[in-house]
Amino acid sequence: MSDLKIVRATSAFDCGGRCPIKLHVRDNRIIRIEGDDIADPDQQLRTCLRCRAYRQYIHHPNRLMYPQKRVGKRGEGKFERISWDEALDTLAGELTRVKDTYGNQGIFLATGGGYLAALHNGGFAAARLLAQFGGYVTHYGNISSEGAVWASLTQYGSVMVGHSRDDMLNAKLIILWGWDPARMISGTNTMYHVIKAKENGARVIAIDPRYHDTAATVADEWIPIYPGTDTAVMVAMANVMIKENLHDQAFLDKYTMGFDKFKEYVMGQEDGVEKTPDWAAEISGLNADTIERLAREYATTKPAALMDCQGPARSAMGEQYNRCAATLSAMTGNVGRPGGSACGGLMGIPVGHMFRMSAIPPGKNPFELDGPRVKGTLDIRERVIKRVHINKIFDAILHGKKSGYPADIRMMWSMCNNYMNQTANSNKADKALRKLEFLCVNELFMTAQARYADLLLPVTSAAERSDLTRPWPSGPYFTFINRALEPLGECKSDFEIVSELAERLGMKDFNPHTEDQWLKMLVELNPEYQKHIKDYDKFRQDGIHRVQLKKPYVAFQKQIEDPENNPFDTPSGKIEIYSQRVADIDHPLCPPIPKYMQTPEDRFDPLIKKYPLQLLSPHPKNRVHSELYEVEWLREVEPHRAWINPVDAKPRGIKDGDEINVYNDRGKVAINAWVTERIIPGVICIFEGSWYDPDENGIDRGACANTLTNDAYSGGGASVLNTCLVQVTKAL
Ligand SMILES: Nc1nc2c(c(=O)[nH]1)N[C@H]1C(S)=C(S)[C@@H](COP(=O)(O)OP(=O)(O)OC[C@H]3O[C@@H](n4cnc5c(=O)[nH]c(N)nc54)[C@H](O)[C@@H]3O)O[C@H]1N2
Ligand SMILES: Nc1nc2c(c(=O)[nH]1)N[C@H]1C(S)=C(S)[C@@H](COP(=O)(O)OP(=O)(O)OC[C@H]3O[C@@H](n4cnc5c(=O)[nH]c(N)nc54)[C@H](O)[C@@H]3O)O[C@H]1N2
Ligand SMILES: [Mo]
Repeated sequence: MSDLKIVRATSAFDCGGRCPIKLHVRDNRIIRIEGDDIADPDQQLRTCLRCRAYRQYIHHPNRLMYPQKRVGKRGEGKFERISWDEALDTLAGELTRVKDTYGNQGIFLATGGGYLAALHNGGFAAARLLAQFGGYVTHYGNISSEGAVWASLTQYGSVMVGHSRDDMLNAKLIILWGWDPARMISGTNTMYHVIKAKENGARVIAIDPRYHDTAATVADEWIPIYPGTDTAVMVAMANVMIKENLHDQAFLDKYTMGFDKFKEYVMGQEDGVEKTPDWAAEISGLNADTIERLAREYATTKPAALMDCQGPARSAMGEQYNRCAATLSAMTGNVGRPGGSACGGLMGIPVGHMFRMSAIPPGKNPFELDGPRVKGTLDIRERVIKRVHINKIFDAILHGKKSGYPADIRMMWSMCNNYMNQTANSNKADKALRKLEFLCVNELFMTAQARYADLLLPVTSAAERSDLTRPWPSGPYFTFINRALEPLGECKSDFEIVSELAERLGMKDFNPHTEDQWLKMLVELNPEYQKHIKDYDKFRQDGIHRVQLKKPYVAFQKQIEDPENNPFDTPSGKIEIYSQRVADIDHPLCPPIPKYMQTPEDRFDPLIKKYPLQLLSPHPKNRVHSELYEVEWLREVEPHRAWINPVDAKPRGIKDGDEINVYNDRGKVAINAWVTERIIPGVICIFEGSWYDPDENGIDRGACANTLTNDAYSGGGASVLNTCLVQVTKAL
């Protein structure tokens, strides 16, 4: 037996947290995991269940250990072991063949959030290689938060709309509006501070179709709401505030523009419909008096933190929810104020945040020429890079140029994602993946998407390489992964794979440095690291650098305290409740002021007669999307079940634990029911990320939520994942 070594690291999951962990390693195996060991509880970053199960994930028997090529039919999952030489020759050959036959626009690169670190993120390396190779097609639009990004850029001209979590202790009222940090973490230290704030006397209200874990733990009140109707309630709250003169007119006059136009809409001067609490009650399922009470409480309790997030914004008019929340925040003077919240759904602060890692852009500015509002654009810098919306990848593969997409895609190279499972309409993705001439997938596991590969390249895990990571989203700290293990089996990092491919394609000096040289350079050449980290070796040794803020960070505090010298980064320099830039886009689903609108597959779509339930697909507690799916310890934590209210279960003859079918025109899944009053009647919930697994009748036995969802995007570019109508029956 070799000596025990203890290695300081983090995972690189796209999971809401970023936790320092200590990996105990013997004989190239992780035998134990410890969490953060700092004594001060205010600083401790406590690891959640997913990193606690990290070693079962890293050493899982189903890890891919050598390169393989397809031998059965596409998607059948039959593979044969091959050498790395054969694998890399095949990939180099296919890239060259497609380029020579169709041009570079035949090559699609799918990257993703599967690995959130700087150096070994295959997406960056592959993008660099393919740019040198003459170009490629890829995706645009942040699948997580494009609605929130769009709203924040519109309203504030910035995506850094968060406060450091310790500022929650200054809040007297916290409204969790579609936010469940006990499950989605939202920064490792978030729940700690939510609980502290509660102990400190803050009242906590949760507004959500589900009585979620955070509500169950800390909320004083749960207000159930129908999905997609939040904006109506917010607009009616504005109506109450205006009528009762509870809004902060001085704040609006000084810091915002366009409130009058919003007021005209709210009071009904614009369209003849006054947006009263009764109006919103009809839409949302709330009582009119609840809406009135909520409006009064939010307007008169100071400071108050309205915490909107991204789940409700991943929907057919999602950006309106974040814009309207930000408008309420301005109406109550909570922007830029300790204990308040600017809203906007993104929650990031500019210290250590992963959006600040140049590698992970915060979505494209919608108003730039190559932004997401412009369909199928050419990237101006590279000229050769074409893009399709992330929720339309498979539609683009199927329909190509004749349907207005910028390219006819012939081959796909995929890494750090499982999009056939994670973007909408998995049955369509199945058809698209079968249509491709060639598919290469770099992966750790035989995921739903990997099964379709012609070529499977086994990738090392975050424990098998060193790298730089950052928190998600609230900081303030920087993290370092120290390599704990030698690569398992024949695994290589994406960066190594791409580098070896570059050689085969005749590119020189693609990867001229060692891992440690690269990492040192990345830290020493980056001004943001340099501002905080003076000693690279110490950072590496500690695995973390905590930034000590003198006081809690508050978004836009400068703009509020000294507006003359600190205008907002919008055309007017103010918070834009009315946006001329949006008016100029002239898109019916992108009004220049925030508005509630009806959309396909909302509860007023006549389709609801056929498909009477709204489907929600939030993120799973026991996984990171579809990652960790096979980890048995985590499966035990929470079986994959559909939440359904007794009011909906009973008339369908469904009892708790029964197998049910959930279906619409796009697909059908089989899943067990959890009959529970923790979800509002009329809505069912299936957590995203379970692996698509259709049987011979086309019923998805894996119960992947995206077998049911719609591959559309909203006016602001949000992926429509939470606007979806279904029917449920007891399985025969
Ligand atoms: N219905 C529904 N669907 C959703 C959502 C929803 O709310 N509802 N949420 C959406 C959101 S916010 C997101 S961010 C997406 C996530 O979508 P994806 O990024 O596709 O999701 P993951 O399941 O995290 O897939 C990451 C994959 O990368 C692999 N991987 C990990 N590390 C590496 C590496 O170093 N190299 C390579 N090559 N591969 C690696 C993992 O094994 C895993 O299979 O899902 C979206 N899908
Ligand atoms: N455990 C875990 N944590 C994660 C992830 C994970 O996969 N697993 N993924 C990470 C990633 S990439 C992201 S982007 C974030 C996502 O974080 P979020 O976007 O905040 O997460 P969601 O789970 O989509 O939704 C949050 C809540 O919104 C509610 N909701 C949905 N629709 C509506 C609506 O119309 N109105 C209201 N009021 N509520 C609604 C859901 O019931 C849920 O409780 O989470 C991160 N954290
Ligand atoms: Mo995400």
